[in-house]
Amino acid sequence: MQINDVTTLDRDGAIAIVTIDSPPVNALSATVRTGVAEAMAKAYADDTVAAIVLMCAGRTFFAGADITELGKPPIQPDLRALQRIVEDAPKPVIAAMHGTALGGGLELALVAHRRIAVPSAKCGLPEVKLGLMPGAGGTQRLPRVVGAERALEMMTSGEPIGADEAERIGLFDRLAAEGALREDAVAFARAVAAAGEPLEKVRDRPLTAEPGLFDAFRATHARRFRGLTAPENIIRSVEQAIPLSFEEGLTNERDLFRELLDGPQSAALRHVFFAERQAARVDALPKGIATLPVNRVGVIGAGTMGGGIAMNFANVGLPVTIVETRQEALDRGLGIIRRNYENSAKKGKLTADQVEQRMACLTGSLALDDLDDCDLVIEAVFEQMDVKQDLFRRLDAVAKPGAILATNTSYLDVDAIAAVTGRPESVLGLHFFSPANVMRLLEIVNADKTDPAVLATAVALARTIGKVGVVVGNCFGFVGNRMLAARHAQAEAVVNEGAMPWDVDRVIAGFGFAMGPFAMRDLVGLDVGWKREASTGATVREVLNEMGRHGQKTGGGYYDYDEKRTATPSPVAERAVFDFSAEQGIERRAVSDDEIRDRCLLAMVNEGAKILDEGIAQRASDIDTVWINGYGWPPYRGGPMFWADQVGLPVVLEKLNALAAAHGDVFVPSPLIERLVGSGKGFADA
Ligand code: T1G
Repeated sequence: MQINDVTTLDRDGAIAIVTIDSPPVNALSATVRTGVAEAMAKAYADDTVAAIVLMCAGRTFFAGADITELGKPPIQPDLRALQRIVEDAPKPVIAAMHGTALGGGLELALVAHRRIAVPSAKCGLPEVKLGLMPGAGGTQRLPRVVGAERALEMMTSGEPIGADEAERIGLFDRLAAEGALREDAVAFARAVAAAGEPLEKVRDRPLTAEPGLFDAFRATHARRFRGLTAPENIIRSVEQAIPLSFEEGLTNERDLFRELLDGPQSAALRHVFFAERQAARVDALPKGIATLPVNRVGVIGAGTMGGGIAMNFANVGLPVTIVETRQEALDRGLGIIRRNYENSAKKGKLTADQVEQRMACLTGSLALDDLDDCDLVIEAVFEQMDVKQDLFRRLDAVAKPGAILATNTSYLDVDAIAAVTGRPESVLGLHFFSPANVMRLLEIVNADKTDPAVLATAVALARTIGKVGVVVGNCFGFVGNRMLAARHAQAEAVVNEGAMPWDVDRVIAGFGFAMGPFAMRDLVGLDVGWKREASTGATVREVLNEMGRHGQKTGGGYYDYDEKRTATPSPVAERAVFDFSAEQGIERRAVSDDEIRDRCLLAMVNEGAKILDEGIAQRASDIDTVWINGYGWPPYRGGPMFWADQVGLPVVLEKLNALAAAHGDVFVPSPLIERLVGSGKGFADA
């Protein structure tokens, strides 16, 4: 029987089966909730029904509340009302799970009387990743099932657990055979009905916690929770419920949830959730455009970048040929890859077999000709235009017709590289971020002549290798590095004018970045891209390089490092800063933290607006996605453009005008910002 568009109610003997089919993930939208409520009412009223199975069709059990509905006035029955309907059922309700039972989906399963799942199922409460907390009893029921400590770990990490683990800790009552969920759930329901046991409710179990658990938990995870508001509310929701009744605990949970839902961090993290998924939508591509087959990949260069890039494809079982110019470089590169995999195996992330399977995908070679059967070749050689152009000329002669030729350049002109080949339509940029086997961002540079099918293939491939692919236009530094250059220029300027590198790092790290720009430079190496023969002492960075201070690797750069690489502000660097200002004739002055933050971040926002206005980025949220996944912008601040909207573009415009008057044209507001302010809009509407 069809209850509504997404809900069916059918029978298997005395067992009623309520099935939801609401693609893509059976989110608990108003239509879904209404369907379940109506189906349950019919099943309750039917005396021939002994028990009810609640399950979903498609790829997963309910994957949570419908995130698009959050923050809007709830349409009844809201999730808690639906839970009461299920929890107070006059007959057993069995939740039958597959896919990922997440958030409100798991919270709904927790009010069922029994839970069964296939072995491949996962479950969890990932609300914290949205800046939220479980808002439908999860903080009250989960601890009653798995204990307070395990519940806190699950809710503050947001990470799902597998069905075996869920059964072991009592979250699932039993496992169904893979592919036989419906049959096994019906059989389980029959057995539960036949047993005629009282309908035990999770809410009736005691909620207890070891003395000192909550403060110990806070202390243990303080670093991970730094800057975040949701974890503390999750901990409080459990801690404060210990002396309360279940209903009082539920009310307290709702208040703590509402606090987060109304807060800036949840708005930012929900923005990020959808922004990352929207980035894969390329307006310039015709709908349903066919992609090209990629069954064999070539990577040129086995260094840090080339090795990391190659791992991405080996990870998904694609054969990769890695070409180097010298055997020892090739051996070293393959050795580092093996060590990376073996380290993952030591951490339990890979089995020994998987290590060998991945290594078996990798073939080393010293001959470019060995790339003649590759569908895609990616170069990761020295970042110099003539080197890359020469390579592409040779590659053009070797690669098979139709092969995609990609450059991993981080800021060079992709059109100029494509132009030296006879196949510019097959050339584009695939800008990976170091370490390329770890960083999620992939800037896909759509060059002037890149064929749409080639672009579509790159976008699909990004998803295949688990990257967040963002299509960007061809300009110096594309999106991320172009804005990074704007920030670096201001960071150096405020140091020349009166701040110290550690002041800038304190402000940027205090904003939520893992580390500031100068500490980052010390980590990467001040001498990256620096040549002694061309050095003229034109910046403090050059002066430090000329002194042999290349950062952590030489024990000192802007900071001095002890044997454990603990950083302390360097008196040598401080002296170099003072001397540099004096040589430049700059009268040093006090530079406030607010000025440091505004100059560094608003220079980025203004550059981002120009990038948007030039069409180098498709949408403002793509720029946010780039900075969150490639440059460590704190996700709970939504990205530079989202943050500017939260500050308010009128305020941003006013600050930019003031900064332009004091510090030059780099702060002259992008015309896009002026247009948006004039029309009362934000970057989200651009
Ligand atoms: N609501 C609305 N849309 C959702 C959604 C959700 N919960 N989850 C996914 N989508 C959309 C997504 O935008 C995309 O749309 C499509 O589904 C496929 O997603 C009260 C308040 C389930 C593991 O946080 O983790 O419950 O781009 O590309 O890689 O306590 O989606 O195709 O148009 O990610 O296979 C808690 C979030 C909500 C789960 C599948 N639940 N989703 O991954 O596909 S808050 C979550 C995921 C809550 C309660 C609280 C993943 C996935 P489009 P996808 P995937």
